[in-house]
Amino acid sequence: EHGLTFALAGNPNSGKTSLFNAITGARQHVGNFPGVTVESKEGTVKVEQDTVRVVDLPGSYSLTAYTLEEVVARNYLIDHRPDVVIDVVDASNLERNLYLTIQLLELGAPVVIALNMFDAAEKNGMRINVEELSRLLGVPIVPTVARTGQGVEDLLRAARDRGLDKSQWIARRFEYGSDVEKAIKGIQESLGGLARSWLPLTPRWVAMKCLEDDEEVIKKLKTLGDGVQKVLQVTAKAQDKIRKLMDDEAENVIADFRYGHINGIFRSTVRQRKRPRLDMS
Ligand code: GDP
Ligand code: K
Ligand code: MG
Repeated sequence: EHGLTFALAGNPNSGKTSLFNAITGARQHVGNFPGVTVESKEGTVKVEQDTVRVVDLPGSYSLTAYTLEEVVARNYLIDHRPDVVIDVVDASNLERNLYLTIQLLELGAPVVIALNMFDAAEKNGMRINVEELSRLLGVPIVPTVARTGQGVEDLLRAARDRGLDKSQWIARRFEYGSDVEKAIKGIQESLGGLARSWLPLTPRWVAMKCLEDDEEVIKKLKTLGDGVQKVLQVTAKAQDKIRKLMDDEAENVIADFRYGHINGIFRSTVRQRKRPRLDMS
């Protein structure tokens, strides 16, 4: 008995609730996340000898602070650090769904991907090289069809194994080009000792959130007292510089780089048959 917790994260309509139901069956209860009217669902499942707690997070496209759902999902991950984050990805909308995946990896979450709607992707003529996708993202991937339960046993075993290797949360690093990297580095340096208040989040993550003008992070930063003014000044300057150099807001530039990384991964792992197969029934 290891007391593992899995959290399900994913875009709205990726099949998260279907997967949660397929995993937990009747062993679930519904409540709210503390202090907000966002529904939370929890359940348990037995994976061989382990009873695992499973938490269904609100659906979100991103881990920014734009919507309540995103904030709730992100705060849950940061505050509770579940042993495994099962990232429910809609395979038939792979490129868009990977935007959240990249952010989970940058946060440092131990991710296992449920490549859900695998049936729909195949029907649409998509051929996904799952092994290569797994290698490029550096995470285990299990194709699933939540509606029928296909792949769910394999997914649970993969998640259990990932949870048991007790790897700490380790932030993955994606590159954002020399101008943005310089900006991140500057903000990171200005954080100095303040960065300790954010553990296990990395100074790089906090610096990127400052650069992206993340309301929640800036709000928290302002409670930390000494040295914060300096960070805010360095951030504002860095944002100005990027606006001048790249003719866009830093958060957009960062988003574009993320889409670039994803597009590279997508193009080297997905083949699309020209015409979808027609059902002859
Ligand atoms: P959520 O918004 O992420 O919680 O998604 P839901 O679980 O509500 O699923 C959205 C829709 O997709 C529902 O109509 C499900 O029946 C359907 N669905 C879920 N998983 C699959 C799957 O693997 N394949 C197919 N074809 N449909 C699925
Ligand atoms: K839905
Ligand atoms: Mg749902």
